[in-house]
Amino acid sequence: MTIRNAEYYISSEKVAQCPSEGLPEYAFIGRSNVGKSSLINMLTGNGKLAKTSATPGKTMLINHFLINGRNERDLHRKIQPGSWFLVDLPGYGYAKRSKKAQDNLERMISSYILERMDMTSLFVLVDARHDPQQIDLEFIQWLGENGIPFSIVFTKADKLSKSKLASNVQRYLNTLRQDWEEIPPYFVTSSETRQGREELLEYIESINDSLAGKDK
Ligand SMILES: Nc1nc2c(ncn2[C@@H]2O[C@H](COP(=O)(O)OP(=O)(O)OP(=O)(O)O)[C@@H](O)[C@H]2O)c(=O)[nH]1
Ligand SMILES: [Mg+2]
Repeated sequence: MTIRNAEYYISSEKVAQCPSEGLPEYAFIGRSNVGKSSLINMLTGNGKLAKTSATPGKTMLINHFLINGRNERDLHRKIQPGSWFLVDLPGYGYAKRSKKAQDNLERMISSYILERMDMTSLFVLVDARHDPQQIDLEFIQWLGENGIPFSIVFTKADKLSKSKLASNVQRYLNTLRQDWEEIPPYFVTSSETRQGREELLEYIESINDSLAGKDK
C-alpha cells in the first residue's frame, strides 16, 4: 500500500472528543517507550509526525493521524472514502508518574479500547529484546477477557542479532500459546531499518479492502 500523505489530525483526552468521520482506525498500544510513536513515523515515512522521546511517558493523549485524506478534502473538510486513521496512544506502565496520572492515562486507554467503535485493529507493541513481561501479558489477558482482537508488533528488532531475534519471538509466541488456542497475527519491526513496514501496511490494506467490500 502507498501512503500518499499523512497529517496530524487531532489530539483527544476523551473518546467523546475523537473524530466523528467514521473512518477505520488502527491503534498502537504498549508500554511507555516501546516505540509506538516511532512506528507511526516509520509507517508514514515522516519522522516528525508523532512526537517521540528517549524518555518514557511522551505521548499523553489519543492522537489521530489522517492517512491519504488531504488531496480529497473538499472545502467542507469532507474526507474521501479510502482514507483512514493511525492512532497513537499513551503508553502504560510508566512507574515514575504519579498514581493519579497513571490512573487517568489507564482510564483514557481502556475507554478508547472498549468504547471506540471506529477502532478497526489494535496493535500491541512489545520490545523484541525482552522476555515476556508480566505487564504486557496482563494487558493481553485483559484484551482477551473483553473480547478485543489484537495483533502483536515486536519492536526494536535492529537491536538484536538475527538469531536472538528469532528465538525471542518464538519464546514470546510459546508464552502466548499457553493461554491462547490461536496466536494472533504478529509482525517483527524496526523503526530504524524499516523492517516490517510492508507487512504491516499490507495487513492494514487488506482490512481496509474487506471493510470496503473489495475482498475476493
Ligand atoms: N533502535 C531503535 N530504537 C527505537 C525503535 N523504536 C523506537 N525507538 C526509540 O525508543 C524511544 C521511545 O520511542 P517512542 O516512539 O517515543 O516510544 P513510545 O512507545 O511512543 O513512548 P511513549 O509515548 O512514552 O509511550 C526513542 O528513543 C526511539 O528513538 C526502533 O525500532 N529501533
Ligand atoms: Mg509515544
